[in-house]
Amino acid sequence: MKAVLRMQKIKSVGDYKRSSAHSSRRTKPENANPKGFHVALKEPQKPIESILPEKRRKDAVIAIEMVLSASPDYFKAGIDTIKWTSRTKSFLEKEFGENLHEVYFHDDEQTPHIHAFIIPKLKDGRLCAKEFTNRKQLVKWQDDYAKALEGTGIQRGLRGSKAKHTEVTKYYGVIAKALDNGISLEELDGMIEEKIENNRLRV
Ligand SMILES: [Mn+2]
Repeated sequence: MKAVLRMQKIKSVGDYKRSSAHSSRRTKPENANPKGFHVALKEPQKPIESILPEKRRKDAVIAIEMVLSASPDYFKAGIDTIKWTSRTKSFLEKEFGENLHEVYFHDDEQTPHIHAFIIPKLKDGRLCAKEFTNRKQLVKWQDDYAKALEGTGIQRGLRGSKAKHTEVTKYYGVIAKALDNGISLEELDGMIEEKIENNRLRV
């Protein structure tokens, strides 16, 4: 299983808002399947403008958009999609804490993926994208992310190697319902783990 982590710098509030509107599906992108699944894993708590320091360089990087995914094969089993989503979200929360502004899961384009918007703010309130976007840091994140997924005990092939996409979409119903009922993805992941152990998973 190959972990994928890419990032892009955002330099203006306008660009940020456009990107956020696309990812949240407030505006419907043409390339997305309207019947596909997408869900907000973290909604923004405040408007972006109120988080950014008033004094900043004109060309300052105000946000980083990160796209996280895995090899397409990986997503053929629905259970693993929930696990992947939950582990990815935990990785982002651990790594970026309060700098993690909004997070969305998409399966209405090609391979399922997550968009995360991160504000590169230091503890003293200054923006410092350099500490977030240098090559060394990116490689470290990619390593850390792969590690975060490795430790999950996800076993491909055990189940779902022959799973059809329709089976995966059933799990999206479970994710949406759980989030609506205030169940976190981590809890859901734990519940699934337990059910698998007791060999009585029904979706
Ligand atoms: Mn997308």
